[in-house]
Amino acid sequence: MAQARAHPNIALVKYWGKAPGSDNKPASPSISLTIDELETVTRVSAAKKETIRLNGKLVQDKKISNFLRLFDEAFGTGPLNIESSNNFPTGSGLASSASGFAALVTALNETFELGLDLPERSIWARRGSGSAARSMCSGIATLEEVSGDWQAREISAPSRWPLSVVVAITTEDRKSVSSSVGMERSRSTSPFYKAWIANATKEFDTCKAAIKNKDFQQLGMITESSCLQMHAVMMSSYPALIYWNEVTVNCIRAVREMRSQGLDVFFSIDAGPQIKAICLPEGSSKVESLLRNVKGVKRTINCGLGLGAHTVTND
Ligand code: 2P0
Repeated sequence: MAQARAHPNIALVKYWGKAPGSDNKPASPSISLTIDELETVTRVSAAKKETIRLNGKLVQDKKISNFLRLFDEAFGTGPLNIESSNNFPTGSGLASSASGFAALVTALNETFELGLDLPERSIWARRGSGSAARSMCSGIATLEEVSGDWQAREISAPSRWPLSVVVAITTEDRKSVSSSVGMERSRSTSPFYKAWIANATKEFDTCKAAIKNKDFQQLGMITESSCLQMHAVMMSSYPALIYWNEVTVNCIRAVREMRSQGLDVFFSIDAGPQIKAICLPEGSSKVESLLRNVKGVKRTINCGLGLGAHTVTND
């Protein structure tokens, strides 16, 4: 039996679209921040029959079961008992599948003493959920093609360039269209999809340069652009994928207003209605108090950069 902890990550250059074929490879590279405060803790143990508990409830989860079947085929791990808990809303655009699969792979590696290294663990996490590969890494990570496979790499440790992410929760409801279904819908129906994938690859290089130079303004420009392009692709899919609500729009306006008042801050939004405001640590309390006062915001969480998935001692 083993237990592991992983944090969600927020993409700066987004992943929204898969390469043709199986194995869950992305169609374009991405970059993200692993955040602290939000976390998934997952325990794995051998069992007579597979059981999956999410936040204390017994569930049937096809995505997890399919992944466990693949893992069993590769390593002969047999039926397992999985218990996973999140300290934040599940399935509502806060990357719970990223932290979930990162924690699961880390706990599996430990339980069966497989000795998988970080690139291998990230490839396995990606097979579960594309974004999960990046939650294997601390600080800032890429998901890119390396030696013929898609794996995550840490490109900036939390201490090298500390950044803050203020999460504004606008609703705790689950999203109605999963990311996998949404990506396929965008690929097959959005007239902007091809341009989006081509441009993501260019923005990936520009974003990496901004991180190398610790250029906050450039990072902000690329991040908001990647986020809005992705949502334009989502909205131009058929049926349209509109993950925002009215509070999301209020928060976008608030962040732009903060910027016009001289605060260094930019926003990002994933496949859900929550806002993530990325800022420098010295400005994060101010950003948090301003976002908390935006009409409709339920609560805020002030995060720093977090550690990659790691094992934890059993209680
Ligand atoms: C990202 N998202 O780069 C983008 C931005 C959501 C919006 O990766 O199908 O749950 O399991 O590979 O990783 C969410 O998609 O999708 C995601 P699958 P995943 O963070």
